[in-house]
Amino acid sequence: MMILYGYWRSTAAYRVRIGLNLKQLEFESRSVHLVKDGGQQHSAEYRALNPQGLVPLLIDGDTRISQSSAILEYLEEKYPGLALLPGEPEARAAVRSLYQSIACDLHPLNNLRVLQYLERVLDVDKDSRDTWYHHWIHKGFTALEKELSVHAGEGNFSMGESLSMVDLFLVPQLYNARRFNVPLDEYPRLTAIEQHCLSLSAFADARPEAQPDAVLKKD
Ligand SMILES: N[C@@H](CCC(=O)N[C@@H](CS)C(=O)NCC(=O)O)C(=O)O
Repeated sequence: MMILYGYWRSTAAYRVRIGLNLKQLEFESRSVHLVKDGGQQHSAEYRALNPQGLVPLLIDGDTRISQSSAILEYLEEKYPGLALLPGEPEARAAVRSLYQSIACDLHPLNNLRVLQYLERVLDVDKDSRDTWYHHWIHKGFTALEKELSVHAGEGNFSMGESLSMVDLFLVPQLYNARRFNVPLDEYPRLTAIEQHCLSLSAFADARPEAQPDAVLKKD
């Protein structure tokens, strides 16, 4: 069985959980607590597995893959079943362009280690840190809202009628934005796609709150 090193609230691990569920691949989740003990991703034990010190990490037999995009592209090539990419090169390029706008341009600027560096090394206060966070979310989401309004048409998914890798990156990023109280009223297309995706069990089962290592506040 495959092993996925992740963390319940990790946006990048959430993408991979959705992909594994959609392809109906069984996996064992191993939790790497990103905060406890100064962050278990920095432990010698985990660094030996993934020198990048980030989750997710997938182990499939003798194959070890870091980076959620690489993992999902690997699953797509190795395990047919439900397709995460369309068949034609032009449509594939459109999907990759959109999911990479989240994976490469938006998410890295708001990652835990970047926010920690702002606060701990550059002495940025919480309000300024949140301004930084919201700025990059809005920049990314504004472009996506425009682009998906064209691609999605009347369909329920980012690219229209068919689910694609864009949905796997969009839904976790919206979860992440909510955690930081980003208002999402300006993105009706994005939130409608999210709502539809979360009605599917592959997405719902991958939600952070549904993970065994989730720590949920009880009111
Ligand atoms: N580009 C990477 C990003 C991975 C990443 O940033 N993971 C975060 C959690 S979402 C992490 O491990 N953060 C730990 C840290 O910043 O120290 C991917 O797509 O896998």
